[in-house]
This record gives sequence, C-alpha cells and structure tokens, in this order.
Amino acid sequence: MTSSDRTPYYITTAISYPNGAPHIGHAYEVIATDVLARFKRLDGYDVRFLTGTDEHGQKMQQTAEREGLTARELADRNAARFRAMDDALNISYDRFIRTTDPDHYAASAAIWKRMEQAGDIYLGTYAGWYSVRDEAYYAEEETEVGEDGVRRSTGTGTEVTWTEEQSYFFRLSAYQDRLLELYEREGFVFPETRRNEVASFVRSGLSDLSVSRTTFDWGVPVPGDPDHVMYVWVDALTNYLTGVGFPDTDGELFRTYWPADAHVIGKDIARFHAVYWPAFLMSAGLPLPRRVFAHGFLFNQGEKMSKSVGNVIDPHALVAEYGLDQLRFFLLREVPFGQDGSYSHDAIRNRINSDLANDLGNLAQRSLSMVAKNCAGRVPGPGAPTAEDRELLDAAAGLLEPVRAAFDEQQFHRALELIWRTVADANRYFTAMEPWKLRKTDPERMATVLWTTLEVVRTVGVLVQPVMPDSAARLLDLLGLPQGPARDFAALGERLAPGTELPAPQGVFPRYEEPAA
Ligand code: ME8
Repeated sequence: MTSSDRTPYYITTAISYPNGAPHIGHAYEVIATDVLARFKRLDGYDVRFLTGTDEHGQKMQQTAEREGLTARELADRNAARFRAMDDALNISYDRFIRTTDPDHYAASAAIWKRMEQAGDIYLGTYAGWYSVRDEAYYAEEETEVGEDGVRRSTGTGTEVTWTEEQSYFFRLSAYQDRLLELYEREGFVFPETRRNEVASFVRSGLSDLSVSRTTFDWGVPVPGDPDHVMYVWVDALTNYLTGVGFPDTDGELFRTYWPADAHVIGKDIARFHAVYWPAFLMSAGLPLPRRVFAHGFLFNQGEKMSKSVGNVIDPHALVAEYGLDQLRFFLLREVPFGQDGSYSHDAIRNRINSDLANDLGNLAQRSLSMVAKNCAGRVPGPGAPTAEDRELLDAAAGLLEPVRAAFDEQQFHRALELIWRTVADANRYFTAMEPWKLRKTDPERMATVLWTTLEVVRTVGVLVQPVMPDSAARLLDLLGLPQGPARDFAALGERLAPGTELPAPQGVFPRYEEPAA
C-alpha cells in the first residue's frame, strides 16, 4: 500500500515549556500519544505525529535571567533534554518542533494576518491579572488574595501580577455562540467532564483576549508592529499548523493532514485548546481539529510533584529502574486515561510481576519452551480443534474490535484489560489441557494445544506492539513471525504457519527483583 491509499491521521502532543528538565508528567503525555500513533499505524492509517517545545514567553525569559542565560540558550539546552527524553522513551514522532524554528515564525505571522484581515484584531490597553507560571490571564474573580497577601489564581494556585500595557486584542467575545455550538459536536472535547468545564466557562461570557505584549521581547514579533511580541499561546497553538507546512495550504502536508485528528493535552490547558484555538482557527478561516483529548495529572504517590517538595521524578531514572516497556505498560494500564493517576514503586513492581512476568511472560515461556523441546523447535501443526480450542481462538480473534473501540476513546487501560483477560483464559486453558502429559499419550493433541496457545501469544504480541514496541517485537520474533505486514492488525486473521522454524526461546518479561539492601 502506498501512503496515499491510507487514511491520514494527524496527532499531536502539547509542546512543553523547556524552562526546566522534563518530568514524568511530560513522559506520560508523550508515551500515551505515541501509543495512539503506533496503534493507528498498525491499524493501517497514514500517521503524522508532532511533538516539541514551546520556547517563547515571559516564563522562559524570567527563568533564563535567573540562571544567567539568554532565553535562547535556556531553550537550546532544555529542548535538547526534551528531545533526548523522547528518544529514550522510543517516541515515534515525525517531527520535533521548536517554536524558535524559522518556519514557525512564518506560520505564526500568517495566522495573525488572517485573523487581522478577518477584522478580529484591534489595538487597545490591557489591564488585569497575569500569571507568568501559567502564561495565562485571569479575571479578578478567578483570583484571590492569600493570608500572605499574595494574589493567586484560584484554579492553579500560581501567583498573578497586575499587568497594564498597550496590547492587541483578539475578538474572542464574537465567538461565544460558535464555540458553544462546537461543543455540541460529539467528542470535540474529551472526556465529557472537560467538555462541561469548558462549555460552562464559555457560557459565563467571553472577554476579548489580549494577544500581544510589549514589556518583554522574547516572542514572535507582531507583523507590522515590532514593538509587540505575540502572546505566547498564540504562537504556541500555531505549532500544530506549522507542523503540516502552514501557511502553504496548497502543499501536500497541509492538504493531507489538516485538520488534526487529535490534540493530546493535559487537563490544565483544556481552555487554551478548546476555547482560544478553535476561535483563532475560525477567524483564520481554517478547519478545526477533530478532537481535543485532555488527560489527567500524574502524581507521585498521590502527591503533586514539585521542585520544592523534591519529589520530581526523572523519567530516565524510572526507565533505568524498571525498563522502558514496563514503564510504558504501567502508565497506560494503571491510570484510566482522562483521570488523575498515581505511581509508586509498589504499583509498578506489581504490574511488572503479575501482568507481565506471571501472565504474559509465563504463557509465552511455557508454550514456547515445550515447542522447542517437543516439536523440534518448529511451529506445530494443529489437528481438528475441540470446543475448548475453538473458544480460546475465537476469544483471541475477537479482540481487535473491542480493543480498537477502546483505543478510539483513549481507554487504554480498558483495551489492556481486555487483552489480559484473554491471556488469563489462555493460561487457564494451558493448565487444564496439561500438554506435558499429552506428550506421551497423544502427541497430536499436544501439538494442537501448543499451536492454539501460540496463536493467542501471536495475537496478544501483535496487539501490544503500540504499548511495548521492543518487547512485543522480541515476542513476535520468538514466534517466527516475519517483520513487516505480518505484524499489522490487518494480518491478525492469518494463522501461524506450521513448520516455521523458531529461535531458541528466551524470557521477554523478567520479574522485577528488589535490589539487595
Ligand atoms: O502547558 N501529569 O507546557 P508544560 C500529567 N507549553 N501531565 C502533565 C503534568 C503531570 N504532572 N504536568 C504537566 C504547557 N503535564 C504549554 C503547552 S501546547 C500548544 C502548549 C502536561 O510544559 C501538561 O498538561 O507546562 C501539558 O499537556 C504538557 O504536560 C506540557 O506542559
């Protein structure tokens, strides 16, 4: 199949502020998005996957000043760390965008001019509360003064400062009705709780949005007025367009992939993606993304991560401790996507030892080692199936459909739960059939039991590739399944070919052993 035969699917993560090193919350988002991108590729889509860093704004400038660097130096140093994290996490992005990339300046200027031509940009004076930490404006009633006399955002707890300056405004208030209509569209903002939150914010009335700043200069210059830089969220959101070649709307990238199918983001930035972004696009006369998925927050043993508490977890350390695929599996299996989740050493260890080592690892190990010993290391040939064989094979063959449905709603934990139910069935089947006894009494029946079990391992191996790319590849290697199309979801309906020579079996999912004290 050439790429043009396949349905395009454009998926993005939020772009992270590189004002510090990446943490596990960043890793969580990019892993979940990678899993979706890989799933769609295996399911026959022509996927484009964008991730990167959001490098402008006051927060970056202030952090750089504190560290005695220029904003550009800070961005260069930390963007490299985000990219290194993505590579260490096996993230299959097609482009790592930095908002300091030259083509991004061109895209940001172009969307600005379109909004200006639509009559939606005007010059005024901004006076109100601004949170540098959140890079967000808040209405007075969204803030409160704490006992320490400091005014903070009630939603995020970050300090706000009074800001008064000449500013360009975007006529956001004109989009209220069109936005409310948009939220009626099934699944534009997902999950439902976030949609309700965003809709009630919009229903309560929208003010025009200040979209430029004059008190610092680390940003994209406003076309025609270089005293102003764009408000960082205007340029940040535009990254999704830059990633498909905007402003070249006639170009192949743009024509193929825009509008985006999914913007995957955290719940704290739903307002920017579900209110400002569609309004900018409507104003610019561009099609709207199909879905904004807001995931929950990840906490360390239930506690919010913060530099001052000292519980910020470096994703590289978790990979070193538990293994990459183990971490990827844990994050998606443990935390219902969309809800907040927690991770702890015990929870990760338990998932590794029960789901991976005991359940899937054991199923593969015991069937493959019997095949190695008793079937001359070749895929055995099955005889006529019994009712039990058929039931198990049907369960495996029936997995794709509900797993795909769960993925389409980003219910990864549900998809994995379904797959693991079949793994448990297969382990029970294997134990009940006692193939080790059949070896002497009925070798043909033994061959059927082993083949049936390997078929389940193949199906599971193919389906878990998005979540655990390396481990699944090793598992499929052990089954002698050639790389390439035989591992696509379209090939799930095929069967393991009897007689295929198999490599010597090896454990793919080791137990986690506590380091000696
Ligand atoms: O918000 N758990 O950047 P960012 C889960 N530059 N997700 C988390 C998290 C946690 N503990 N902490 C952060 C920005 N995230 C903007 C985005 S997009 C055009 C601009 C998520 O570095 C957060 O919700 O603060 C966001 O989706 C992403 O990490 C980057 O956060």
